[in-house]
Amino acid sequence: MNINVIGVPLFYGCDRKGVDLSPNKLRENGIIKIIENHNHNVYDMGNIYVPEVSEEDKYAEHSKMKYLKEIVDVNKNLAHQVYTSISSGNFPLVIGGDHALGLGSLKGVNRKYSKLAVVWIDAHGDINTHETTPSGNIHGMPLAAAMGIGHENLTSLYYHGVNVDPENVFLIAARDLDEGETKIIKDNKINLYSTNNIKELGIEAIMKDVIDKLKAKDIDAVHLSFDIDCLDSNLVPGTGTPVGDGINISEGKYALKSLLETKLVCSLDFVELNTKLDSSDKTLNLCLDLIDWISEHL
Ligand code: EXY
Ligand code: MN
Ligand code: MN
Ligand code: MN
Repeated sequence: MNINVIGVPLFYGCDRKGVDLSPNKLRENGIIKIIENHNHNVYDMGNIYVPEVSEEDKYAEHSKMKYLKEIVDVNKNLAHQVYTSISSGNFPLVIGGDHALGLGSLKGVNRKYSKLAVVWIDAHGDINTHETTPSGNIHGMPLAAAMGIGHENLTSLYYHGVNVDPENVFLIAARDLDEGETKIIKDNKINLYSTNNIKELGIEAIMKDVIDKLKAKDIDAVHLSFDIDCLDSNLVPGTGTPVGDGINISEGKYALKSLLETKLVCSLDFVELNTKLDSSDKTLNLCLDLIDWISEHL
């Protein structure tokens, strides 16, 4: 497969330095070769330009959403990179950086595929709006915006066609949801599979349910967004918003493999590695292994 690696060295969505270094850190540790070893042609498209910011920029555009202008600019460019990558028959592998990049990925894919399903593997919902966010961090908002829910500057970014249908959104491994997110999930009938559900029923049964539902839908493609904090906090000390009681590595790998084997997945985000938080490189090495696993099953 032709894979376009797109780096997004962004930390403004989580307001915590270090996650922005990961695209280059993963390159320095051989991810291009790792992907090529699975008979893929890899085109490294470099990093999306991220403008410098100062403290004064934090709330310049909006009183609650941090670095709104810069995040919108980065995601507009990312959306176009993702759109052109898919339009030329390639598979965009978007490497973060924080999960605010999910907005650009989703908008870029959605411009190509109007009937799009989204599988969001994450400890969090990332489905807040500027009115429900407890932090003002935009990495907690991309999924709401992709469904047309929330602030105009995010919902109207790049693509103005049919938004993602909430009933085509699947949240997997969620276990840290804010009150506002729980209401949005319930009101919009979003498919939620918490870690409790996974522990109760087993990852195999959960993924069977997700994939049966995806196959039964009238969709063109699936965007898969993988946040490493879906894994238990003990496994990923190198991430900015770790949460206990997470899924283990084999459950995470099973979820990735079963989704990729459907051949419905057209694009993938890999986000929230922050090596500054883990001097042991344990999280970095786990991410290299996960990217190898993803490449094996693409
Ligand atoms: N829900 C919390 C907030 O909106 O601030 C925490 C969000 C964490 C988001 C990380 C990327 O998954
Ligand atoms: Mn292979
Ligand atoms: Mn996330
Ligand atoms: Mn998360």
